[in-house]
Amino acid sequence: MKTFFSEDHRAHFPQAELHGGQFVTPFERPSRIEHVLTRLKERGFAAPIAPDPADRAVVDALHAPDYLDFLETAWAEWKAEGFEGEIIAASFPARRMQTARPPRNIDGKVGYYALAAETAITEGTWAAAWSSMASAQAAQRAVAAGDRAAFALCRPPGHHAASDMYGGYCFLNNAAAVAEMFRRDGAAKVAVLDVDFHHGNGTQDIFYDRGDVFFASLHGAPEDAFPYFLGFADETGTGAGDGATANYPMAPGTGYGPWSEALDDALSRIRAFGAEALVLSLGVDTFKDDPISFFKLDSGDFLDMGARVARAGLPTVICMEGGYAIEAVGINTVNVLEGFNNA
Ligand code: OKP
Ligand code: ZN
Repeated sequence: MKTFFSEDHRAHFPQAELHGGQFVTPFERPSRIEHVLTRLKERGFAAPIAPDPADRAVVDALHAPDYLDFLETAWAEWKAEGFEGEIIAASFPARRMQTARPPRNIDGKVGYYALAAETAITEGTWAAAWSSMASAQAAQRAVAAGDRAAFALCRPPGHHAASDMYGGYCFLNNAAAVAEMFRRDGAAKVAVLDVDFHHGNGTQDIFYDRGDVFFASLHGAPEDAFPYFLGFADETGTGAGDGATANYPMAPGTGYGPWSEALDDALSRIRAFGAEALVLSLGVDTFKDDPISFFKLDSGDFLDMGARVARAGLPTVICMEGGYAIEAVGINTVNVLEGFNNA
């Protein structure tokens, strides 16, 4: 399995994340990726391939033009306003306020486009998000050209990014772009399976009314876990997408037994849907020692996870999402790839 990866992810490394009322070093940090690269090498995977630039047309198909403009220009506008720090959202359109009128003021715009305040934007954020998107697209092209599977070592992650919202460490929705590319290449139906601990609200939102892309997510129940406001079991799609969304919210302490039953159910739904290609949003923050999550998977469980996903028998692009137990991120991520390869 080829890995696609861009060093440009380093351009995004905010100093601060708002966490528990304090500014801490972001959980989503560049060193996460070092551990994956080291483990890939140790386990005999081929050297990562630097991606060609991303196709803007695919991104334009998923994200709103005003949102993309915002991401590209936010840093310059923030500086022009005289702000000294990193960009952090502080004012949000809440209940019964105007949610369809982006402010002119940059502080207002930031709150308008943010879904949460933990994620800072810095000078290099756009470049890094664009490079992450490039890795995802390059992995799709490898699979479209005949590879059974490919791994996009994306950073920053993407599954919380909706058409016009950033947050949860995500800016551009890499997995959604891969699904869209499979459709453009002629697959009538595609599935995105999101096994990150957190609900993939962005991906769900992008495809919620579409009948051509099935979205399934296994995650911490919204009552207990970020992003809190989406990912309930009764969200099943709308319009042409009615029945093409499947959510598996699970309680604190969930281990691999019940988790893997949900996985099998999601995979059987994907089979029944008739998907011709699969995008795996792979977060390894389901690990028992993850610092911001509450599932109880062991490292060995990730091998079995990869094998079960492989047995779906579909051309598969694996996109890196979360995972914050820094030392274990490499082992757990590469275990999924090895489980997949050896199935
Ligand atoms: C991104 B991905 C700690 C809680 C932070 C945001 C979590 C984003 C997770 N301050 N909440 O899905 O792994
Ligand atoms: Zn996550």
